[in-house]
Amino acid sequence: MSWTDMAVGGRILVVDDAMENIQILHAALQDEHEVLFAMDGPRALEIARKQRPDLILLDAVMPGMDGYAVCRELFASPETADIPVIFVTALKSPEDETRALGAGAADFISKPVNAAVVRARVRTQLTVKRQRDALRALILLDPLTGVANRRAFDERVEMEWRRCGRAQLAVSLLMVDIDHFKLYNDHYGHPAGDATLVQVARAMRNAAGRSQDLVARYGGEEFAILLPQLEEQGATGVARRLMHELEMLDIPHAASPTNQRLTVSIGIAAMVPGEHSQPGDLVQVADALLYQAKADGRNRYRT
Ligand code: GH3
Ligand code: MG
Ligand code: MG
Ligand code: MG
Repeated sequence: MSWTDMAVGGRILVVDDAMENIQILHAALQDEHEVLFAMDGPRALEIARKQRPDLILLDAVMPGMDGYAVCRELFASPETADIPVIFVTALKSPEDETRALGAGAADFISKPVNAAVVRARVRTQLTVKRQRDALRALILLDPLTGVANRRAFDERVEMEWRRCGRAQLAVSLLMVDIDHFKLYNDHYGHPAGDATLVQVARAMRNAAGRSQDLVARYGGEEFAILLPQLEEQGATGVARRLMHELEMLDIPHAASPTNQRLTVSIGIAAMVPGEHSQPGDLVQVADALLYQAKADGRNRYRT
């Protein structure tokens, strides 16, 4: 697919405290797009996090939390920071426009809106977002499994470390390594090994389902699962769920001395970021515990 003929239709969140304005924008967009709506800031943030719209049309003036505050919150959170925002507002002084763009808005539309103009500007922002998403995927995703690559993991672990440090919340990390995977390749062949890596990655995504969780291919057949704002007990729950998912998948591994089924070993580290610790410490602790799980007989987790 080339960048110029990407489909235009997207999922758009319209935020406005007046139902009449929502109806006007809905009418302008509904033929080409899926339209969601919210009538206040907190609800808009909730929908943005849960439904991941491709674009947000945001009213500046709303009672309680205004559009600028919504914009700041969206950008502060990694789950929503990539969603472009177009301000739609009756305010139209250069100061208002500058303030909106300064808050991170991608564009600015004045009320009363013209339907054709709204459609055109929405289309432009969707195209830009798709181009950026395609680039990000190339840079940050592992092509085989579709999960984050090492580069994305390193970036994210730094960011969550700072974020959880400020809030004095725990960050947990699971290091997951497939048991006897060399024997698996030797027995079933490398292409079968690749297909199994894809299955294991999917099981990990199922096990770590919160939007802030990050599954990454750390290298070869070793994966990392970053769990921000989660204590050791919660992280252990994720490890258990992953082992259960793999049991359900029931992937044969006839050459495995462990139990003739594909299994993993897991090291679990949980730390509250402090002045004298770094993200590297988290990785080191999880790695050491993974090694321990291997030494203790594989197909288990260690904390
Ligand atoms: P252990 O239980 O101690 O982890 O044993 P192991 O055989 O899994 O460990 P080892 O590190 O010796 O071997 C890892 C194997 O993973 C070797 C390599 O061929 C395989 N591997 C790494 N990356 C890939 C990949 O992308 N595709 C396939 N099919 N195999 C891979
Ligand atoms: Mg308003
Ligand atoms: Mg291994
Ligand atoms: Mg390994």
